Amino acid sequence: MNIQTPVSEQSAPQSARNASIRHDWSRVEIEALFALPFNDLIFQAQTVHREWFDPNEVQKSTLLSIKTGGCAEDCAYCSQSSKYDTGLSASKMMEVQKVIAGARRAKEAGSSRFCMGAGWREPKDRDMNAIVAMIEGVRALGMETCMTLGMLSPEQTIRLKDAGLDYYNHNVDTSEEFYPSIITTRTYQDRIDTLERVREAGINVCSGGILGLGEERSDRAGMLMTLANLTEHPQSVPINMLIPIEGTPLGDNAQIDAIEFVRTIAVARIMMPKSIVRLSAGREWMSDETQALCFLAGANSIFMGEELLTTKNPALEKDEKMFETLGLKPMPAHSCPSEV
Ligand code: SAM
Ligand code: DTB
Ligand code: SF4
Repeated sequence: MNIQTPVSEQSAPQSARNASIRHDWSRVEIEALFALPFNDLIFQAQTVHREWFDPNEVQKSTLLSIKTGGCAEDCAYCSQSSKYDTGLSASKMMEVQKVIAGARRAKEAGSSRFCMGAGWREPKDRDMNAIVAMIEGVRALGMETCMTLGMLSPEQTIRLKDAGLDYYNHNVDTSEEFYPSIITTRTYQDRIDTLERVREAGINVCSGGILGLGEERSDRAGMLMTLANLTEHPQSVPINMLIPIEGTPLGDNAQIDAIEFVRTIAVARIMMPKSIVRLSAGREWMSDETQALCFLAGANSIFMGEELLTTKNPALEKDEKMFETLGLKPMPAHSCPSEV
């Protein structure tokens, strides 16, 4: 294939391209990808990227915390866990109209997906009417809708689907082996069960993890193995860099090496060719050069807007300037090749 050819004009038949979608990755194979010389790894990732995506398009999502803090889980990285004194005060769920107003502002600023997050172990049934109204209201604006509310029951999953939810975010966060060092109040299998429920309901899955938790490279490989060996690859794969939060057990963690971060993005791109890979939390602490390397390695989504859930994200003008410098353009809504 001519790697200069825009994706729309490529001639490789769909069946040949689909043959590259695998669900049988072994840890040894993944670790071998991680160990490639950097230039070889990036070339391979960029080549795969161009098979499925316009290399100059980056999807823009906006996050809103619709219910902050007071969470019953003990995720060692999280500002919202009630187990740690992080100085964050818990708030009530936001009013529906305020959420929709936030989505409208995000759309005006150029975002195509609105992701609503709650500091919950799982939603309560009494909250579901408001959640449904938020999904319907945001959808009516023509944006992709995403929710991240913790574990879901089968009935709650169906209600989200019926409301028209496009994506559900639920991260595996790390490898199965390292997971119990980070979270003890739920199991890895609990996470996988919710992901399966979401997929079976016909909602697009958004699942990824965090780097810099104190994990080894083999855990990063293990996390990607879990994601790529799911029945279907998650349509979105967020890769977060740990934002150390004072008061949590990981508050003093050192930042992960930037090249190792880029390598992980590249391996994710190679293993899950049709998925949107999001350069997620941590951009506020990354240089433009590191972010450019992430895009070169196949990342094609970011969170835009000055706040994530409880932490900082780059200013809109700074991101606009970076897009201009790199010649990037926003990806239109619903253009992910694996979206259901
Ligand atoms: N409570 C729900 C859950 O855990 O699924 C939804 C919200 S939770 C904050 C969403 C994700 O944000 C987590 O799974 C984790 O990957 C990411 N996250 C939370 N705190 C973070 C931090 N300090 N640094 C980087 N990523 C973080
Ligand atoms: C994801 O993978 N990252 C987002 C989103 N999914 C919900 C959350 C990042 C949170 C960063 C820490 C904070 O702002 O509290
Ligand atoms: Fe709660 Fe989610 Fe934070 Fe874990 S990551 S403590 S489940 S809000």
